[in-house]
Parts: sequence; C-alpha cells; structure tokens
Amino acid sequence: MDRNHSVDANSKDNQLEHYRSIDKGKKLTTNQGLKVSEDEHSLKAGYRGPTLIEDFHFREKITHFDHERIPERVVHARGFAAHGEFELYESMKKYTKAAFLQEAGSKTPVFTRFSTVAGSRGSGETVRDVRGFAVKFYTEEGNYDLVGNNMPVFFIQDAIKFPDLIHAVKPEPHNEMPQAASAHDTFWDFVANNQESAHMIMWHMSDRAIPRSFRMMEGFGVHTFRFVNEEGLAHFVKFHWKPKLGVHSLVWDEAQKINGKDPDFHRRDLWEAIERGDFVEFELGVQLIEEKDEFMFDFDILDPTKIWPEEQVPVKIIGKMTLNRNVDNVFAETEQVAFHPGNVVPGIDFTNDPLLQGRLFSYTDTQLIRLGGPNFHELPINRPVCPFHNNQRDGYGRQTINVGQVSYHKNSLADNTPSVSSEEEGGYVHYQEKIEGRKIQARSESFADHFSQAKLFWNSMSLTEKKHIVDAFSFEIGKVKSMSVRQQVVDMFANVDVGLATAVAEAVGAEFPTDIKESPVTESSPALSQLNTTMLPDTRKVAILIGNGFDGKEVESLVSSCLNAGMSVDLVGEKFGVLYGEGDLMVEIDETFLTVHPTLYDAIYVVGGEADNMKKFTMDIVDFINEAYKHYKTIGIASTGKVFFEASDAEMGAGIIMNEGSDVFAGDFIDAVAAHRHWSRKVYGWEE
Ligand code: HDE
Repeated sequence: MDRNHSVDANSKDNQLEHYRSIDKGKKLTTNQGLKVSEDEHSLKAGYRGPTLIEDFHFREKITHFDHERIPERVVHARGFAAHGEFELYESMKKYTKAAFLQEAGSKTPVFTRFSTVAGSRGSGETVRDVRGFAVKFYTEEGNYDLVGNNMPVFFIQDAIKFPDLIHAVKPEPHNEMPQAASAHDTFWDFVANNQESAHMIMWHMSDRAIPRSFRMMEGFGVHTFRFVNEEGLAHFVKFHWKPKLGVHSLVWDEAQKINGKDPDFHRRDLWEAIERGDFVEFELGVQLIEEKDEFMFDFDILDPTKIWPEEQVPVKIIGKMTLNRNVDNVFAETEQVAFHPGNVVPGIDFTNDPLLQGRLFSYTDTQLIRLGGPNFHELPINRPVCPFHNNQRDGYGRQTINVGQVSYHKNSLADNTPSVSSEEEGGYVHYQEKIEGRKIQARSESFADHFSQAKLFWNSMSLTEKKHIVDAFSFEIGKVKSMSVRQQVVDMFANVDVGLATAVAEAVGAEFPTDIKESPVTESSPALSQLNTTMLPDTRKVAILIGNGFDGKEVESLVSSCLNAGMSVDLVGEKFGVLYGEGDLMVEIDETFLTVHPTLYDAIYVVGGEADNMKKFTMDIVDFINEAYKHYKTIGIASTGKVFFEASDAEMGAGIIMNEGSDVFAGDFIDAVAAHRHWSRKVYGWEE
C-alpha cells in the first residue's frame, strides 16, 4: 500500500494549531481587520439621537450575534468531548488491513464525544438515558468513526423506525414535557407496541442508564461490522470499549438530585479529570466470528437487539484509548464535530444489519442541515490528517481554494487526476458479499425472538441490580397517565419475568399479568453484571466535613493516604477561610455546605469539630451523612465525628468505617471507597 503519509499521536493537534486564534493581548478589530476605536456606544445622531445605520462595527457585531446558533443535534444534543490517542497492543493484520490496526505500539489521534440521547443541549446530564460514545480516529487512510453507545443493543431492528422511536421518547409535542426523560406515556406506548424494544428496555431500566461518570461506562459499536484482511478474508466483528476504572453507576435518587445540584456533573467530571492529569483510559476489544459460522448461534448475528454473550464469543482486547486533552473551544470542536458510521477505512466494512444500513444514510443528511451545507468536512475538527483531493466543488462556506482548470473525471487536461487508487494502493474496495433475493419490505424470521436475551439480561443481574430495575420500571410506568399503557407494559414484561412484571404491576396499580408466556431461558452472562466489574479507588472524590478543633494528625494522615491512592479530597466547612486544629494546625476550606452536596462525592469523612453556628453545622453534617448513607456510600468517622454520626439516621454496617486510631483505618476506608457502594446496607428496608 502507498504509505507516504505518516500519522502519529500529535498529528491532529498539530493540524488544529493552524486554526487556533489567541485573542488575549491583541487589539480589537472588525472581521475585516480594521482597528476599532469604540465598543461601548453605537454611532448616534446626537447624544440622545437614533443609532445610525452607517455604524458598520455595530451592524457586524449584532449580525454575527444574531446568527450564533446552529440547530442542535436531533438526538445526542447534549454532549461533551475530549482529544486523545489510540495505541494498538497487538497487530490485527490477521483480521483486517486497516492501517491503524497493523503495528503494535502505533498511535492514532482520536476525538471522543459522549452524550445523552433524548435531552436538548442544555438538559441535565444524569438523566436515565442511553449514553452516546462516538470516537473519531484520524488515521493515515482517512477518518474512521466508531459511533457507538454505552449499551450493546438498540430499541429497534430497522432504521425506518428511528423517527417513531425518537418522536415517542422526546418531550410530548402538545406541551413539550418531559425534558430528557423516558418516563411518560408516548415512550411506553411505543415500547408496548413495538416489542423488539424489550431487551434494550432491560438495559435502559438498569443502572447502565445512570452512569457515575463517562469514565466509568462501557462503549459498544452495537452493530456487527466486518473486518477484511489483505487476502480478502472477512470476519464479523463487534467492538467494545472497556473502561479501566470499571463500570459504575449512580443510584436513581442521587442521579435526580445531581441534576439540580450540578447539571454539568458528567462533563465537569471528565474535564476536571483531564485537567488534573488523570487521563481517561478505555481498552478496545473485539469479538470475532468467522464468516462460515454466521448461522451457528441461536440468535441472528445481524440483529442489533442481540448481544454476542462474552462467555460464548470472548472479547479480545487489542488496544487502548487515552483521552488526555480538553478542547480549546466547545463550539468549534465538540459542537461542530460530525460523526458518521459510514466513515470507514480499508479493512473495515459493513454488514446487512438493517439498523446500520439506515444509519449510513442519516448522518451526512443531518450534518447538512446542522452544519449548513456540504463543506462541513473542512471544519478543523472534521478534517482528516491525511491529504484529500476530489472533484467536489463550491457550496456554502467553501474554504479550500482548488487550483486549476479541471474538476471532473475522466479528463485529459490534468492527466486524468485526481486519479483513483487500486486496492493495492489503498483504494477502498467494498467487500464483495454475495446477495440474492427479491426486493421485499419485511423482517427476517430470525429477528423474531424479542424476549430470550431480555431474560438472559435479567438472569445475569444480582439481586440489588434486579431491585433497581424493578424500581426504575415502577418510577417510569408510574409517570405514565394512561392505565391502558401501564397494563400493556406489565403484560409485555411478563414475557421476560413474571416476578418483575408482578412487582411493577403492584407498584403502579395495574392488574397482575394473566396471559403468561415467560421466556424459558435459564442461562446468565456474568459479564453483564456490574457487580463483577473492576473496583479501584482511583479518582474517587471524598468530602471531609470539618470544623475548628479537629485532630490534625488524624486528618493529615487520611488526606495523604487518599491522595496516595489516587483519590481527591475536598475540605468542606461552614464558610470559606482557614480552620485551626489541635496544635495550631491550619487548613484551608475548599468548599462549603452551601456550595456542594453529598451527591457530588463518592464518600464522606466526618471529622466534625466546632463552628460559629453549632446547630446549623450539626444539621449540615447530619444531612451529608443521611444522604451518603442512603446512597450506599462509604462513610468514614473520625474520633471527633462520632457525635454527628449518632445524631444521624445511619446505622453501623457495611461501608461505615470508624477511625479508632488504628493503623489500618486509612486502608479500610480506601478499600471501602473502591468498592463503590455498599448494597448490603439496610436502606428503605431492602436487603440482599
Ligand atoms: Fe445515531 N444519530 N442514529 N445511533 N447516534 C445521530 O447524527 C440515527 C443509533 C449515535 O456525538 C445523529 O450527527 C439513526 C445507534 C451517537 O455527535 C443522526 C439511527 C447508535 C450519536 C442519527 C440511529 C447511535 C448519534 C444526530 C437508527 C449506537 C452522536 C446528530 C438506525 C450504535 C454522535 C448526528 C455525536 C447521532 C441517526 C441509531 C449512536 C440523526 C437514523 C444504533 C453516539 O444522524
């Protein structure tokens, strides 16, 4: 192959450097470069007179402002992104000829955008929703986009149904409510009447829909793609991103409160982690199935409502993505980035998954309206890092100055250039899949089983996760006004599990299901339970609740142990300023009870002490303890903190760590934080 263009991890950053503009320290000018002498007052006919139209600076400034907005994405409007690199662990040469997957150790620049789906651009981030997980690889052969989600299946099997699904989940058209929520009539009416959604709904009602962080969720390509190697041999492939920090979620009560306390919770978490140097790592995994084994499974491998259970088809880890640089400008980069599952490179091809096929049309189409014309590939964030040449010309906002007389193929005036490339030269050649059949508008019979994998998912959940699913259904269906829709949903999920359907029926005042055809599946897939994920203390946030007179040695030792374990610590007090501990030790407060909330932390450490308003101080600390307790978080109690703990509703039990002055305290506390949550704790009367 013609490899005259080399790419390294810095290629994209170097390219973007040409477009960056630093305004600080510069003179203000118009867009024509004219220096401006006045930016406070428009040009008027006299001090009290009308503004004059000849004030070109005023006109330009206002006109530009009037046109600042572009349409938000029709789905995935609320998102946040970062730059990084992808490093290949081992050559995938055997399976694919994609250049960026050939040499172990090679690095490719990436840009990754995470998003919610249903909410508009300003909506809260910890809503119950699917998360988008879109990665643009800037490879030497052009951009490759892996536009995935944090759940491995989808609601529908054919792209023609996407507008129906989205119309149903978006705020209802007559009153534009609710925002960024699926808990309403039209969504559940859609579900009950489109039962292919059953498996995805199980994921959507599970903890996967309320991630603790973008850094702590998996990503999936969802569709089945094809890897094609140099010899033309193809494998079916599914893509997985595995977070190094494990897969962790919020609890629903906490997620709802965070939307009020910090609607930017997820983007802030990502932004701050990268700013601190806690770079965000995901490993890339692939599941591979040989072409000859296409029909070996009891599900259709082209059906996007099905997973390939990891126990059946193992995930092979092939590389790592590290997000290590925040954007300079959210509009220019995050908002204008244009992903497209059809952006592929030689060695990666499509399959006949009917959902994927429809997506191949939709993404360019949506960019045309969103980014205002056909030249969005010229925007700095979208430009490939390799050269590009063709006969496409003109259009709104065209930036490239194509030099020369010729803009057509074939030609003689430019020696028939730009010329096409042979396969050997790196030209993209579509995989020659043999197709036969009649044109038909129907679904394959092999796509008809909607409940077996929904049941597999349910079977794979721990008791705690099952309880969360029942609660999520009960909340969502409880928000549905139509009793008929409530009943239809209960009846539908009796096909998954009668216990689940009955519990939901009880919670929402529906009849118990009668016509029961529960799926007979008894298998489970342990990889699906979040209880089997990686548990690490790294980057976890602890609030230390503190007043004057604290035990300096105790606090100092815990803080340094937490920092050594890669955690971060905020000292939270009554007001900003300095506090004094025993022996005149001084500490500075990072946050106050007013500026933060227990839902914004992974754990608390109760030091207590004295304050100006002791009653309020005690109430604030007790509130923190009660909230952290009911969200199953680790609570550390210093010797001076016991009285506050006793004043709270919390009870001794899992994840409550008393500092009795022993050497093992800090270690126990850190292990408890790493465990994420303590589900065996008695809360709301639920126990495992
Ligand atoms: Fe998308 N999707 N989608 N989608 N999707 C868009 O493209 C669409 C689907 C996904 O951060 C839109 O640029 C159709 C599955 C992500 O910019 C639009 C169908 C998966 C993002 C669109 C699907 C996704 C989008 C809106 C049914 C997971 C955000 C704005 C066949 C594999 C990318 C845009 C970003 C965005 C269409 C289903 C992931 C309208 C028709 C399945 C992560 O083109």
